[in-house]
Amino acid sequence: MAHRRTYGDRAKVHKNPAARLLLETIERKQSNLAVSVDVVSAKDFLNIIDVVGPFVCLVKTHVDIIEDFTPQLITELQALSAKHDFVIFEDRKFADIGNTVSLQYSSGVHKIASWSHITNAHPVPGPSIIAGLSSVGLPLGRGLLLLAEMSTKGSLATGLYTEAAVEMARENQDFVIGFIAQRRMDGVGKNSTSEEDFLILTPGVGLDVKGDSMGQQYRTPEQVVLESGCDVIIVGRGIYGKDPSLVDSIVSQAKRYQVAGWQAYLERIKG
Ligand code: BMP
Repeated sequence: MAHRRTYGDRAKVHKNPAARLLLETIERKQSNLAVSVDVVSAKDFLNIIDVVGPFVCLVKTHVDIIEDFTPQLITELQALSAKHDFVIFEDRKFADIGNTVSLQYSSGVHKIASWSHITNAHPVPGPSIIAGLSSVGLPLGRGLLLLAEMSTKGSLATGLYTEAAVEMARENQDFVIGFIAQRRMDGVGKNSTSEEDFLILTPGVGLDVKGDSMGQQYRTPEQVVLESGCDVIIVGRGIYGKDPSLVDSIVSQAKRYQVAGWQAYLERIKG
């Protein structure tokens, strides 16, 4: 079972380069914390990333919310990724036919495939969405996460939908490296094997509040990593709150989540 093994051991055998990079980065930095930088100005975006960079394995972006986006922002993001040693995940949530997603992934203003190590997709269109995205991402060494579950109240991604998402991933393990989900997917669906190693990246993580006014639901790093066996905790507002200029508070929250996530992992691999 992958969740009993160390991140470093899993990195040594994973076949996808983006998954290997993420697992190696987690091990090297002793951090399974990802920060989701959901702000609308380029200045705040880069400031937050520079401040949290030392404490995270991965930065998750929504570049389409940035009002003053220019290609230069990507150059600066890549420089910060090199400076602080973190993986980049554009949370694009593709959800269209193969041909359309291949264009959305490669082209347009954002050219996501050219800079984002990892991206994600809703499984709702069926396996053709993986075919479309992998035609662009696989030659570049990228990895894809499927949204098998969501953190929101009333999510429809449950039961047979989740199982079908996992089976779709099993058929495409060269490119699909794991899931956005709330728990491990080992044993879900009919064709589970002991060799598979899907990374589970989990949003909806917070230490101080249980949710927001728009359906978000939070669980603690201990619940997510230790009890549910997930690999990476994704934290947004819990780290930078409402004021991206409060550097001291961002640093202390990032450290707090990094420690909580890592402790939960150490407990988990103890068995
Ligand atoms: P926050 O920690 O501030 O609630 O942010 C959570 C982030 O994770 C958001 O960027 C959101 O788009 C994303 N997310 C989520 O909250 N739940 C999901 O099921 C999937 C997501 O990508």
